[in-house]
Amino acid sequence: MARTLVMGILNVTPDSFSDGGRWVDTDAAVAHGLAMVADGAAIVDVGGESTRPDSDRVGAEEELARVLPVVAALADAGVTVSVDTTRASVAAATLDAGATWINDVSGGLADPRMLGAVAARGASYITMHWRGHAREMGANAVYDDVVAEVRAELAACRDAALAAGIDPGRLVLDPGIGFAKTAEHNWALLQGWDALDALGFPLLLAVSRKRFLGSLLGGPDAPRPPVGRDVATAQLSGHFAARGVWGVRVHDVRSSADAIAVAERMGA
Ligand code: PMM
Repeated sequence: MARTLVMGILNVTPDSFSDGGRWVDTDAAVAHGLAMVADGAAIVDVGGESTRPDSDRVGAEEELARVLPVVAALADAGVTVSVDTTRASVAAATLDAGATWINDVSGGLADPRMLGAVAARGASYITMHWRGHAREMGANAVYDDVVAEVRAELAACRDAALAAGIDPGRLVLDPGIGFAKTAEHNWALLQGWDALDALGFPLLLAVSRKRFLGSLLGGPDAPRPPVGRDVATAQLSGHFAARGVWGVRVHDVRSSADAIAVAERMGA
C-alpha cells in the first residue's frame, strides 16, 4: 500500500481561521511552503480565499493576485503545488503557472467551467463534498443520515468529474469535514469512513485544527484555540494512515508526518 502523503496548507489570506495573515507576504509564504516540504509535505496546497464559516468571498482577481506568485515560485523550486480554489479562472491560470493539482472545496459545483478547465489541462483534482459557500453552509448542515447523504453527494461529484474527462487516476475524494456539518456530523463521517472508502477512489482526510477538535478538547463553550489542536490532528492522521488513507491535509506537517511514520511502522 502506498504511504499516506501529507499535503501542507499554505493560506495566502488575511482571514483564514488558524493561520490567516501569517503568509500574505510572498517571500514569507514561499519560505513556509519550502519549510513544509522539508518537514515531509509531498504537496503544498496554496489557498487565496478563506472558506471559514461566515467569511465573505474575495474577487477572482484578488484571489489570483494572492496565489499566483507563490504558486509560480514554489513550482519553480520543484515543489508539487495544489491550488485551493473554486474558480475555473484561478485554476486555469495557476495550472498554467506550474501547479499540478486543483483542490476544489465545492466539488465542481461553484463554477460550471471548473471541471472542464481541470480536464483540459490533465491536472489532478480533489473534489470535496460541499453544500454552499461560507455564508450559507451553516443553514445547510441538515441530514437524516449524514454518512449516506455525504456519500451519495460525493459520488455525484465523482461522476461529474469523470464525465468531464478528468483522469480517474488523478481524482481524489474528500467528505469535507466541517463544511455544512456540525461536530456530530464530522465524528459520524470519521466513524463511517468505510462507506466513503467504498466509493472506490483515494480519500483525503482534512481535519486540521478544525473547530470540532477544539470543542472536543476544550468543551463546546470554550473550544481550544486552533494552534492547540495539532496533537489531536496528528492523532487522526496516524489513525487514518493505519487504515490506508491516501493523504492528510494539515497545517503542522511535522506532527502528522511523524504520526504517519509510526502508524506505518506498526503496520509493517
Ligand atoms: N478545509 C479548508 C480549506 N480547504 N480543502 C479540502 N479539500 N478539504 C477541506 O476540508 C478543506 C479544504 C478549511 O480551511 P483551512 O485551509 O484553514 O484548513
